[in-house]
Amino acid sequence: MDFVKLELDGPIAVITIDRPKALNALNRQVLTELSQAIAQVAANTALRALIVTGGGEKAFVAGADIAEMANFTHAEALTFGELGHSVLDSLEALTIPVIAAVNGFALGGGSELALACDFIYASEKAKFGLPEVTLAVIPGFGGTQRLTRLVGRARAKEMIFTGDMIDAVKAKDIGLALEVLPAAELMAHCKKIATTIAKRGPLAVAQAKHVIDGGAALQLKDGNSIERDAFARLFGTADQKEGMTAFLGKRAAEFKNA
Ligand code: DAK
Repeated sequence: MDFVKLELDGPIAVITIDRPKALNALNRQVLTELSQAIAQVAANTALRALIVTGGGEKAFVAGADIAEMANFTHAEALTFGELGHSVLDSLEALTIPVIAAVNGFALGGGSELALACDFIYASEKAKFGLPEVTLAVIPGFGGTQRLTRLVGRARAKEMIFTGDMIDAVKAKDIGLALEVLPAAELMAHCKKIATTIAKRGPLAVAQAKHVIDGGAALQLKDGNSIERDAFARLFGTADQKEGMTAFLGKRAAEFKNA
């Protein structure tokens, strides 16, 4: 892979979009490589969390590749949109938690990539924006939907209608980023959170993610119903017995993902 790096650090995987000369812009090759990296993560049952970040000093991802899109026909725009959606859907569908480490510009497709992660930590240098209207298009990789669900309609409309960037502090203020870290501490913070998650019961974490995401589109009673089923199912796992036995025996649990 030329532009996407996948590194493993014990149970934690790190995907880096690494095309710094174009501020990590997403062209078809980058999206295809990202899709391959996500498939490798999905197939590796030893992994417990994934961190997504950008290569170089300036950008997380500065958007879809404007040079590649400039002369798209309607049909090519549709195909490109389908590619972007399918890659971000596959990222969102990973059973392990996915953390976005936003280390610089996260614009257009870059914000959309971060939004497909479970949550976002931002460096002080991060800038978020959906500037598509400045190019006379709209977000095409799920930004109108995922941003709206996360920060609410009015905030999403303000960002998408103006196309203006917001800094990391404002992103935290509106609930887009969870925390703002000094640039040098961003990855360490993300790894610390990923390491904490990696110690927990992996089937339980996966079920929690499944139920939170699955319930978001449901009525409260239906969401509670899938939670109840998932809760009960976990009592059929060896890890649940281990977790509760270890607690009662005053020792650390050793989970087996089973
Ligand atoms: N695409 C291609 N190249 C990009 C790029 C991008 N999004 N962003 C930056 N670059 C390139 C620049 O062209 C420049 O290349 P060279 O001139 O050196 O060859 C290099 O990266 C460094 O950028 P700058 O020289 O501009 O660096 P500055 O520090 O001066 O400025 C910046 C940084 C982030 C403010 C600026 O680069 C910028 O405004 N970039 C564009 C940001 C942007 O508008 N992003 C949103 C892209 S639109 C759809 C599907 C998807 C989408 C829409 C529709 N359909 C299916 C219909 C999604 C759209 C987007 O994401």
